Amino acid sequence: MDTSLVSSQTVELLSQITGQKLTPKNLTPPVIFLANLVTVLLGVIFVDGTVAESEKQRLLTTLYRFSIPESDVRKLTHLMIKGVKENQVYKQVNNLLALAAPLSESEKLLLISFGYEMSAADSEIDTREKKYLDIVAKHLGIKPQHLVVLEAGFTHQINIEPIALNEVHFLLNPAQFQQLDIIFIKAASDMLAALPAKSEHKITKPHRNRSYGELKKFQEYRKQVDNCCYQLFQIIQDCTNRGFLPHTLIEEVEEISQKVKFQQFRLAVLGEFSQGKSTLLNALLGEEIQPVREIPCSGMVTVLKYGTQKRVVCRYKDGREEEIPFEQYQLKATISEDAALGCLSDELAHDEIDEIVFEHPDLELCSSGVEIIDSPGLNEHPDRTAITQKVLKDTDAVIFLTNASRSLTQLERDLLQDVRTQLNHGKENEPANNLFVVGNFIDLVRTEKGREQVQQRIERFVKGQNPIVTGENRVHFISAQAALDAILQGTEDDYLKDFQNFTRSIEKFLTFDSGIVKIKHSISQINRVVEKGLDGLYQSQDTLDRKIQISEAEKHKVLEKIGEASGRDVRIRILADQLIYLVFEQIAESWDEWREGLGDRLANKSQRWYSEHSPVFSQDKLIRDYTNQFIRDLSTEIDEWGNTKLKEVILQENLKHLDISIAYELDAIQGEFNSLDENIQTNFSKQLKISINGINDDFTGMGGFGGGVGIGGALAAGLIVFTGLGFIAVIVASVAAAIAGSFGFGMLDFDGIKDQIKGKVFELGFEKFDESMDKISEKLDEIVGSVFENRVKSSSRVIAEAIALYENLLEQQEKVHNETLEQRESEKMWIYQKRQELEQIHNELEVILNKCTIV
Ligand SMILES: Nc1nc2c(ncn2[C@@H]2O[C@H](COP(=O)(O)OP(=O)(O)OP(=O)(O)O)[C@@H](O)[C@H]2O)c(=O)[nH]1
Ligand SMILES: [Mg+2]
Repeated sequence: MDTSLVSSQTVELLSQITGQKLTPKNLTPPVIFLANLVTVLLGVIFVDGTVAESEKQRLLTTLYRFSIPESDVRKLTHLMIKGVKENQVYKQVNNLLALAAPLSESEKLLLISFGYEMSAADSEIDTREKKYLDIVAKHLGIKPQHLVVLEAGFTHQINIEPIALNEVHFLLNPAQFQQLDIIFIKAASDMLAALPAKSEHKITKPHRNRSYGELKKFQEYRKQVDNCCYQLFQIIQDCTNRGFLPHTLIEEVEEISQKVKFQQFRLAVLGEFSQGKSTLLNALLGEEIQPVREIPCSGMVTVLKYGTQKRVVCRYKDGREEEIPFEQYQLKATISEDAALGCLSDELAHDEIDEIVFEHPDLELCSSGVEIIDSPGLNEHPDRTAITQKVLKDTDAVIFLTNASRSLTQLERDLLQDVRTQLNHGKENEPANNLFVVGNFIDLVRTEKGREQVQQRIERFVKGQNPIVTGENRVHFISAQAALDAILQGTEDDYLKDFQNFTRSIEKFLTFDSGIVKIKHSISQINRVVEKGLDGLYQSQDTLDRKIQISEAEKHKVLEKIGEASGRDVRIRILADQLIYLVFEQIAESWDEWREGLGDRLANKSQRWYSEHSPVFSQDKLIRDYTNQFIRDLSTEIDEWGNTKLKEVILQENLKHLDISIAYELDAIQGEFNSLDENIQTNFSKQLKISINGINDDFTGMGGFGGGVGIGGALAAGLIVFTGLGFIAVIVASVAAAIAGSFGFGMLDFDGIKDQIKGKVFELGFEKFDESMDKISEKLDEIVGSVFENRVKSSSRVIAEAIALYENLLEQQEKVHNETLEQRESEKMWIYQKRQELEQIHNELEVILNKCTIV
């Protein structure tokens, strides 16, 4: 619909019809369509001059499909029926044309279809009614052959011209009606279902699917790395059993091995509702697994992954898990049709399922190591921030779907920017490398020129000034539906080619970009263990050679050092606890200060709240818009406080304190190792250094604890990112319902009603926000706790390793003391053998690394 074609005549006419003083802003696409519909349907009824009771009933039945009782739309319908009848608008060509001017070709055809449907409802289409519809259709510029299809469809004739039928199917495709209310989209879908099916392509080839060869190859490499891990585990285990290496090494390999074993690619699909996310997933999987329909469908995050058998697990928000029968999957993953047509956000907000995990043994993409995440449409979702955060957590790549046949909405632009920031771990204004923007529904853009324009429009935003994405082949234009059809039917066409082009880009990214980083990381972690193992074995050999010998006095000293090291760990923990306490005191103070000015800041922002919905025709939607903007403003405020006060001041300063103390304690241990190494020729300090470096790697790019550098850099590297506390939205979601219930304005239109609604949203929103303080504190506890805990854990691990090295030294001394020369010689041989095996693993890893980095 092109609302720029709404003329002053239309505004005046609709004001007259409804008896309300309207402005062009009030004439939203659903309002305009409804006015046309009422007019045409009344035209059909009145064309023969009389109105039978059955006709009245039919009219109301048809029109009531588009509203729920007591709603604003229902009231509006009544006003329109009354006004159109009194003014006999259906008879006035000029007025009809003014009303229909903004309608698209599809909308005009849908309009006339409703006329035919009503006319054919009893049985035959009355000739006068048909004539009336013909005339209207002609004025609207509807092609006669399309009318023939409609008539034939509603009178159940069989012989229909296939080209015209396909055109009608194209025009009535529900995706063409996304500007209208969901209720009309559903009506278009029902309308299509009532018409004969379009003629299908002939099947030329048997069912065939993409094989994801690159991903499979990559899985092979991962398995090889896993295999190396397993061998390493065995060697280390043998060595610790014989007391040649400290036990902490086994735990380290086990941890790495778990990570490698379960290493998967995560691919997430995001977008507003009905953009074809689930359809795209089905096309990627080559099977109709995800529920799909014209109106909002997916109700929650679903994760599709490989499993040895088909099973579905529901994960609840309270942490429970439950396996559900496979047949229930689609039902559970879907919101009810009522919820989709009515109040979308409420059902979503109250649902207690957190996510559904679907495991399947034969989905090619999943068995190639990819987990795919489908998400619910994000439009009005009160939990939007939380969902995006959840979906984006640990994802390797994100596919953002939009509708190529219309421009990016403001919400989509905001979403894309938000996704970009989150993918870049909070860094703003940097393009994301792992974001793919996909214009779907390209099949609805018929002309070459149209397609060019669409591409330019999307690319200008995505790659233009302040670009959203970076990297090759990050923007694609596809038809998920046409590609899925082709895959299922084994046919080949350009849509399939475009789709395969797209999947190849994704595959290439996952394997060559993301995958190589993953493999390199795993390999360097394994190599670290190999290196420590080799150092340890060299040292054991020296012990067997009696090159390392310690006196009783030195033994006592070592025992003392062990005690001291434990003491250091305890000191770090105590300090961390004290700091956490302090942090909370500072948080409370800072929060109160922030909260004090919050009302004024939000009140200021609320002046910019905007809704295209009319307080008269769609008050419920207006309230929802305002509530969403309240939530958004509040979330932004919280983010800002989180980033500037909590993160950059409170946490930063207190963590620095902790870091200095950790660095001091680890330095001290390192110093003791140094002097031990000098005294008795061990290489402890080197082994400890490897561990410290390892932790530093995990905290990407930070200075390092040891050597007194401190680890402050870790924070800057995005250890914590504030992009909403996530849960605020859910808490405030109930506001919309509460507010809607508290208004009784009905259809009254007086100045200032919008401000009144704003005021109420504001007041109730704050009330709910203050009520949810406990939850906020809980969340803050969690954030602060985990940041400190991470630090303490890392330092504890290094200290535990240091202690294990000391203990191992003592044990070995004890053992060697009691052994014969022969025993020692044979043990040296054994150690030599193990060293060879470790070297072998190192070489194998090198080979794998080379193989997977060669494109
Ligand atoms: N013509 C056309 N229709 C499509 C295309 N992709 C999806 N559809 C249709 O669009 C409707 C919505 O598709 P879904 O896959 O359910 O969309 P979604 O984004 O998962 O929707 P939600 O789960 O509600 O957020 C369905 O009727 C699909 O058949 C396409 O490329 N072309
Ligand atoms: Mg979906």
